[in-house]
Amino acid sequence: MPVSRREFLEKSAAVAAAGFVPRLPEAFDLTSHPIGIGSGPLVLPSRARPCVVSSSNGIRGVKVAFDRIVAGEDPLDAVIAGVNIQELDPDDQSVGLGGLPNEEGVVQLDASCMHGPTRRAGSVAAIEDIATPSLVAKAVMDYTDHIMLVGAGAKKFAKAMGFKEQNLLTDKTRQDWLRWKARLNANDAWLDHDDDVKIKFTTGTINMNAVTATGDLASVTTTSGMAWKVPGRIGDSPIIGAGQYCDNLVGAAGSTGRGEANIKTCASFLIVEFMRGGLAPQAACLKALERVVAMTETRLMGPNGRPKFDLEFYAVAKDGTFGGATLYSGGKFAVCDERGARLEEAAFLLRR
Ligand code: SD4
Repeated sequence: MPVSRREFLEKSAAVAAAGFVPRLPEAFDLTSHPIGIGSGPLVLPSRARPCVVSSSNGIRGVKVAFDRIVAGEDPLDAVIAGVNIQELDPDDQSVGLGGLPNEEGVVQLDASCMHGPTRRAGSVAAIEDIATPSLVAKAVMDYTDHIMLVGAGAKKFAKAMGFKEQNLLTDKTRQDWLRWKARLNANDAWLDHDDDVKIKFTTGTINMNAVTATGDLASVTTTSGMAWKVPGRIGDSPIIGAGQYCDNLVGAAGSTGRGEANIKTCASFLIVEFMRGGLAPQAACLKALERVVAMTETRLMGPNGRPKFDLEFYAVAKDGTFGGATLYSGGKFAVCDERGARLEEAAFLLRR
């Protein structure tokens, strides 16, 4: 284990007392550095409109996170508290406890987070038996010199950090998995159920991004990934720059939907770069969706030349402006600002 925060602070104090003042990165005047690829105006407000934006299943969480940032809490702690609600909700079948399992009936979770003010990131992938991977991702960020832990190593780390191991497969998700398995192949030894219960997906992975009144940003994404995936499959959610990304000078963005399409475009990073170049959050999300379509392989294109999957992006800029966009029309996203928590229509690239 690396030094604890206390040990680190004690050491720093001793070094400072000896006459050497460490030049922490925080001491740099970043505003005087050339940044970004864009030529558009980058405004660095000293005050922003506090705002939290998330996928639509975060409608409860955005309020929790917003209340916390307004009370002065750290933006990453706030958004993680927001997504914890879905992670611990057994009825949300796409995240944490109760998330749909892989093809072998094992729940494997992915999550990542970024803390804008300190420019740090953490991530876990294919972690089993821990209901709150977002918090494990933050622990990787806080307590190790690494950014990403996967599989058995991630779980071992979580247990060492005091996270409780639990069975994440609920009775409902176990039965859904059995139904899926039984219908896979008519000639196998599993009999089909005569009930034709549709396996209902809830609203998906949860991504949440926040900006505080002082313009500090944070982002987190957490998921059980694609249902029935090949064991060990890792989606976009734990990939920094794909599932979420945050740059304290510009904004934060994240994604839900088909992870494989997102990974290839590093879309969360791309959205932040588009915002750095001067685009508003919604326009940046739409432009990233155009890139996704341009990068789609033929086998995933329908006969009409339109992708056979959906993908959703959410973004907030440092000044508190926000936006969301989906590949196909009809999507919504959650937001909470001084006007309260609500669902808003997402912009879209293609009419359904
Ligand atoms: C993944 N992006 O693992 C996730 C899945 C998702 O709504 O968002 N589902 O690819």
